[in-house]
Amino acid sequence: MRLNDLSQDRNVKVVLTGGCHDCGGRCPYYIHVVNGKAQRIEPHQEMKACVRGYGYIKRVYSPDRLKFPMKRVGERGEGRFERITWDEALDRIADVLTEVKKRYGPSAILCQGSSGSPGRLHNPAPIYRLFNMLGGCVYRWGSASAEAAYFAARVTFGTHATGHTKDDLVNSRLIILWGLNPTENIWGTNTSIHLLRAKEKGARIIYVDPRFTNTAALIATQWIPIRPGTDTAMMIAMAFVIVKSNLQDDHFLKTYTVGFDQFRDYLLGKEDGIEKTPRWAETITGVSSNMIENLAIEYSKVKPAALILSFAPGRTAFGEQFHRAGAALAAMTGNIGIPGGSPGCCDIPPVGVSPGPNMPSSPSLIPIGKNPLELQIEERGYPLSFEYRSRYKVHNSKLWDSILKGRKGGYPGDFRFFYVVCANPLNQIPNTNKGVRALLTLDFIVVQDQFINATARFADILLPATTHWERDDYMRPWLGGDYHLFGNQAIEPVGEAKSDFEIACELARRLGIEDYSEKSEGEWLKEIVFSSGDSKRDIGDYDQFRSEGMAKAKVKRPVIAFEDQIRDPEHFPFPTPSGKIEIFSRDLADLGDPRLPPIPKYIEPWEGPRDPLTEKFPLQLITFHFKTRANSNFHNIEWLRELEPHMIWINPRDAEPRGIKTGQRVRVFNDRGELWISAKVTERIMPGVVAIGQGAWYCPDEKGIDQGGCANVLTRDEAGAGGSTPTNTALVEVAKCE
Ligand SMILES: Nc1nc2c(c(=O)[nH]1)N[C@H]1C(S)=C(S)[C@@H](COP(=O)(O)OP(=O)(O)OC[C@H]3O[C@@H](n4cnc5c(=O)[nH]c(N)nc54)[C@H](O)[C@@H]3O)O[C@H]1N2
Ligand SMILES: Nc1nc2c(c(=O)[nH]1)N[C@H]1C(S)=C(S)[C@@H](COP(=O)(O)OP(=O)(O)OC[C@H]3O[C@@H](n4cnc5c(=O)[nH]c(N)nc54)[C@H](O)[C@@H]3O)O[C@H]1N2
Ligand code: SF4
Ligand SMILES: [Mo]
Repeated sequence: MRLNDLSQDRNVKVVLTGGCHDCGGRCPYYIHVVNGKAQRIEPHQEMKACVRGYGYIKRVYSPDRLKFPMKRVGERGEGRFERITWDEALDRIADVLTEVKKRYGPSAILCQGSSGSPGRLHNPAPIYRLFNMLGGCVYRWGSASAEAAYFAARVTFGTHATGHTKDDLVNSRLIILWGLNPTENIWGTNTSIHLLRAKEKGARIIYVDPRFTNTAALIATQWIPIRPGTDTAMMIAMAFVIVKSNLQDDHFLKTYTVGFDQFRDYLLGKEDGIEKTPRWAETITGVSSNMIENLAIEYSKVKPAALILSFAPGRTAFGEQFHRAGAALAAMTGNIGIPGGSPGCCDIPPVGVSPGPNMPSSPSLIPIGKNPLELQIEERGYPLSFEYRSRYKVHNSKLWDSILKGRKGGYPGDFRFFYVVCANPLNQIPNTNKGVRALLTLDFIVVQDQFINATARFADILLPATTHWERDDYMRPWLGGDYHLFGNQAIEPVGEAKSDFEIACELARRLGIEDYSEKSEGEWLKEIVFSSGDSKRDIGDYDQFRSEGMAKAKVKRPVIAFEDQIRDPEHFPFPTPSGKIEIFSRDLADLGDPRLPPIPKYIEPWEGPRDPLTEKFPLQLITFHFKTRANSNFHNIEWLRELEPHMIWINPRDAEPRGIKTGQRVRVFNDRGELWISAKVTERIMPGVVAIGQGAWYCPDEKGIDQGGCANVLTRDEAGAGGSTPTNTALVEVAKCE
């Protein structure tokens, strides 16, 4: 039933769909279409769309939509293009690809697909399938979002699915949101509503973040500002307090975990002579020792308590330790596997989760097959991911370095050809200026997108892709959730845009891959819809699902990670080598990498608050996800820009000595680059820290200074040992523009 049924007018077609990107939600809404044109969006009665959702109409009909295939006419990167036909574009790509493969082999081809579209059919997978059938290519590895969390979850629990569905929040008496800001940065549709319900029921909500966000203001009972990248030190000190006060749950630790003794020795300083006291942590984190002590005691006494970690503090140097330490705390307090608790590691519930290894019930994508280049990989053991072991993948942070250095730098190929689909790497991967240098060295670049994004400006050929409203697709909620969404096509493709599947099919035909697809687009979609256990349970009739657009999961109560393991450990061991929660990991001990110790440890970060580089660049930069953008999507929508201007947050204590006032243009710089942006002088950010929302479009002037405010001009292209992309660790200086 719809809230506001205005569809009595027979000229209005009402379609249930969604404008989902990697935006944190998968929100259904109704579109009213008149004479083939979408006119307005009507909210769904239950699932609340965000501001970007309502701006989607402006995105679909944006004057800067890439509507036709184009070829470069100016110099590389100048951004001058000319319209060409689909035939011309696809023939050209096929010719160049064939030539590159013949002369240099498949390892000269680099393909960057990313999370631009969360649709299960239309996403980078059809292009991956194409390249794999063609003889392979080099891909990237390492989730830009959450590799640290995934790594810690695999090591500690043997799976990524270590969260609860959000309807369980009402069962918590204490909720600690560690860097989780769902009122702006959507973290599953309706998470904020569940938090409000929990608060109404009396839960205390603690919020740990260097910024006083809208979540801190609207939902939290207490805000704890902390220096970025030092969270692990605070958690370790909390664990110390719990041990010193003998408040740990010994029964839980003994029954379900291994390695607590080694961890306790580290806390007490038996290993390195340093007691991890709240005072020790205070000097590192900037959080007062009293606050640390109080929170530790509260967390160990008030049960059930949900310690919920976002990904952001894991996107720091040694961020893997943050998620490992969170899991250790949850185990010490026995909050795992119970209603209202949380395993404190990686907030993904074991239902309807996003794709990835060790995630139950993931619906599949179109099968991509195996990369022929990968066939000779040597097997190395758990817990390192397949990607970690791969010799034919380049880490997300190392993309530019790999293009610049090639085989001589230890990378898997000397790249000539770059195919970019559903991705905006120049903008979204660290060290944009290095990215520019890398893109200038390549022979040929194809970008398949809906807009001429920052990366696309460097392309030789641009291929226009349809948006969600212009094709059918199937979506599952972000990070688990209790429904299925059919994204119904509402309008005809804008201009000559084609779906990602269609583009791959047409390219395959030109490359002579006759057996690219044995099924039609519609047949694939139906197969994908029914590819998971969840959908077999929840979706009866396909046509009914399609016409209703949504199917609720037949799950009667909140889903709680590891409920079985805790209730019945004998029959349900944890999927780890020891069968228990691994506070100590033998595999990590065997690995012998000091950056990945076998127990969670605080490791002093590079470019942290105590790095000698602070003499030159004294401010810590964090680059948060922005309310009105989904990564770099939506940045060009005027409605949304007006709603929340793109500015650098700086504390008055840092702004005043620099003579900076709100609204003034400032230079933000380090050895990697410089951008200009307006200042927002505010006490909502702690001193010593500045923040720029990530995703603004890189827009260099003639001196190479970015006037668009793209945060990655300043971030460092370093890969975490467990695979994280540390975009929240960077030192900068800020000065007034003269
Ligand atoms: N500094 C900094 N950098 C970050 C982050 C950070 O916190 N700080 N966060 C990181 C995170 S978590 C992520 S997930 C990445 C995202 O990194 P990317 O996935 O590379 O970036 P997006 O901005 O999502 O860009 C995706 C592109 O896909 C296009 N697109 C959308 N839908 C479709 C479609 O259906 N078909 C095609 N062909 N194209 C489509 C969009 O127009 C857009 O240009 O960014 C990372 N970068
Ligand atoms: N509106 C909106 N929502 C989104 C997205 C978006 O682009 N826009 N992107 C989606 C995607 S792809 C992802 S991966 C998720 C990302 O989800 P998160 O990783 O949770 O998102 P962020 O906004 O980067 O960070 C959340 C908060 O952590 C704080 N923070 C940064 N560094 C640190 C630190 O070192 N310690 C602590 N304690 N806090 C820190 C930031 O100030 C911020 O308020 O969001 C999803 N939701
Ligand atoms: S969270 Fe995502 S799917 Fe939901 S309305 Fe916002 S942009 Fe659309
Ligand atoms: Mo992400």
